[in-house]
Amino acid sequence: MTSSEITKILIVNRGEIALRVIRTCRDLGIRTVAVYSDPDRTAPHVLMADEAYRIGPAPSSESYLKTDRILDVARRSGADAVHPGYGFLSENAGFAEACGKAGIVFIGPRPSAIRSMGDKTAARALMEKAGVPMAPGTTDAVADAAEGQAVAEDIGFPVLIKAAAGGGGKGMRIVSVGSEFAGAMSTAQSEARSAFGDDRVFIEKYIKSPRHIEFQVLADNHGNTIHLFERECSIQRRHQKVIEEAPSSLLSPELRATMGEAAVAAARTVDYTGVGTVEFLVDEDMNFYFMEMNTRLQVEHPVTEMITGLDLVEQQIRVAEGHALSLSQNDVQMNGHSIECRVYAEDPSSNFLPAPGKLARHSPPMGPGVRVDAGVEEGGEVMMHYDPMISKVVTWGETRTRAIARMIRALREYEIAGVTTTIPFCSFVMHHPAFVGGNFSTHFVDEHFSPEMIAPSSEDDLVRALAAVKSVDDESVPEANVGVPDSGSSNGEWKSRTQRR
Ligand code: MV4
Repeated sequence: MTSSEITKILIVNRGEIALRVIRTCRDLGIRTVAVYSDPDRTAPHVLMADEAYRIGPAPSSESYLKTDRILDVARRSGADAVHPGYGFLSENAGFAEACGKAGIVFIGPRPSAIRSMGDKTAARALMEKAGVPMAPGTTDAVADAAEGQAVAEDIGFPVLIKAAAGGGGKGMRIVSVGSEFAGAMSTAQSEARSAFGDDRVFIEKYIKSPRHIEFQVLADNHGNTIHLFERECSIQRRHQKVIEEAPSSLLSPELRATMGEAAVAAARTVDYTGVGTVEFLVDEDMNFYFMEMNTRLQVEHPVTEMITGLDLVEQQIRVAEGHALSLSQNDVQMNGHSIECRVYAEDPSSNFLPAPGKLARHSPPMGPGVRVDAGVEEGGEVMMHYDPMISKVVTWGETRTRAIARMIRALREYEIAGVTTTIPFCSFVMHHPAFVGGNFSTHFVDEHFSPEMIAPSSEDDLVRALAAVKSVDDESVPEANVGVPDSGSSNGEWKSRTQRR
């Protein structure tokens, strides 16, 4: 592949990731094009890009997922490449293919790599051939309940029934005894059918209290594939990651090297190019198993940037231009420790109920070792149409302890009014002995968290929030509402609650 310079990138996304991509484009002198839905007309990504085009009404199915309109904007604006961000069209092989046909560079892997990894049974078959460790199970979809149950008896219970078209936990069922197999399989199949239009399921041995550890890989079009170490992503709820860090405190240098090689082998098997993530589960005996590969830039990529000093979006663009990687595996060094807390407009005291609304105040933390990637500004709105993530607070420290201390400081400094946020929950995790001691699994939230554990807001917070809200002035706010724990309702009325921590 010959290299050809990219001069203008269409960013097919919104919120913090659109801003993230625009910033690197600016660093590199690349012009940027934004697309927006009606309610995003004045959103930060629209204001920051060099030009912006309307693509439709609020629902993503009629805007950020409309491939024909997006390709039309690419042509009209003269963009030579599209960056899909994460979510939306980022893992849509058909879209990647359509870009290629239109002569526009898709900043991501080849459609064939997206397809192979998108089908979890195809991925398992490929990984088996490549010798990447996997949980015992099937590499084909199971034909019927009788066959499935026989396989399950053979593997030994408990087993997990997973959707071939799945990922991220949808259509998954744990089965502990043979008598429950047929029922669980039929539930998993109908869930998979309605979620993905594909009811194929396969079986894996259920790994009991695993850690979720994923490796960042980076590959060019010249046969070079390296890894940029791992991210620990075990702190999640309902398959939604909340806190990530790099490196993982669980891995020895030896295991890190072994898993890194497995991740590189996984990527090579599908001729991967660009940045990608190979997810593993690590069990209590430190065995690791391939779970899936995400063929996109991930939300949590900043922790990798913080410990490697690399800009992953820049790396994506360089690879898309056809350049060979500028570093080899030995050039990649790990420095210090980084933690990311995702701040959502959700109420941790009401089962993380989404709490969309207007940000009456948004004053993110700053200072040494703190990076905040936010998608909304003060006065802006978190809309129910889209992901309720407000921002990502990322800290760096020479050690894990220092990174945690900085996160605690940053979370205290963060002022948000107008919507309820997960900041108090993040703060709870940062102080928890199991988290601090590195003794946790993917079950951390279920095992250690309940809503009462979040302290009510202090007088100080109340006064500060009230002052902030008053200065915003547009709507009068009943004093009694400020700082009062959310009763659960999230839609409709204007909210003005300060965070509790
Ligand atoms: C597993 C597992 C245990 N054993 N596979 C969840 C989402 C999807 N990526 C796969 N997932 C899991 N697969 C086997 N063989 C446990 C999970 C799982 C999980 C994995 C990572 C992070 C959080 C999780 C929460 C519940 C279940």
